[in-house]
Amino acid sequence: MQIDFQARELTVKLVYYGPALSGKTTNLQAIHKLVTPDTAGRLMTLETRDDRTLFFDLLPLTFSSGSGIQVRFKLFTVPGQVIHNATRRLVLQGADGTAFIADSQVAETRANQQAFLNMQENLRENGLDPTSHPLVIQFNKRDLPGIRTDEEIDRLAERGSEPVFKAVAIRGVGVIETFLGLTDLTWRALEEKHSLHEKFGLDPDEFLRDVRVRLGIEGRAAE
Ligand SMILES: Nc1nc2c(ncn2[C@@H]2O[C@H](COP(=O)(O)OP(=O)(O)OP(=O)(O)O)[C@@H](O)[C@H]2O)c(=O)[nH]1
Ligand SMILES: [Mg+2]
Repeated sequence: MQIDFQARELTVKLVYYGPALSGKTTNLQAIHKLVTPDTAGRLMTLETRDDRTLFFDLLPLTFSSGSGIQVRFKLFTVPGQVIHNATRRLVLQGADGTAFIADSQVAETRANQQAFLNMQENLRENGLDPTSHPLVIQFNKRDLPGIRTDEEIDRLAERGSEPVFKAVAIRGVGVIETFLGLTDLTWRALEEKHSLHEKFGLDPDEFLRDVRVRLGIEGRAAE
């Protein structure tokens, strides 16, 4: 996290990690579409042929709190293709939280596992502890045939400590829930580390409620 006391601005870095073609870029595109223009900035996608991310994507989101602090979230994706490991490591540097986007197709199980191990290794390489780093997992592409069953995913979720979300990112399903889950975990970890409530008057519960309202979740729940 970057703290700029003079500008009263906090910048939080969130990284979408996972195997090639799991839907990381699609998650950012869906968030960009779903949030209002006063919250989302321009989505920078650096794509190559065949939808493959070559370097990274970046989506900035800005929330201003009641206490006059600007909180900026920078959402990054890594390129999933195996050959781009140096870039993945670089993008993961200084991450405050990570969403691991897994592909639900049974045929992709091994690719998911490899990418997960690769993420843990790159966290360590960047001096981040994989056992305490805020992490959520999304099983994407729930609309496809040949996917791991709901029961299987629920069992995996019970075994692990990370929150698990199911999604169809191309339709925007589960995308905001994943983002909010990640924001929640990350913010609480940052509060513990930096005492944001005490230093900036940013009450974690109030701030996270603000974020939900800005993303239309509170409104939707009341429908
Ligand atoms: N059927 C289906 N296709 C999806 C879903 N999410 C993404 N896709 C498709 O999967 C392909 C890859 O999606 P991307 O978002 O580019 O994947 P990525 O994880 O960014 O891939 P890399 O940049 O190579 O790491 C695209 O054709 C998407 O339209 C989904 O929920 N269901
Ligand atoms: Mg991509």
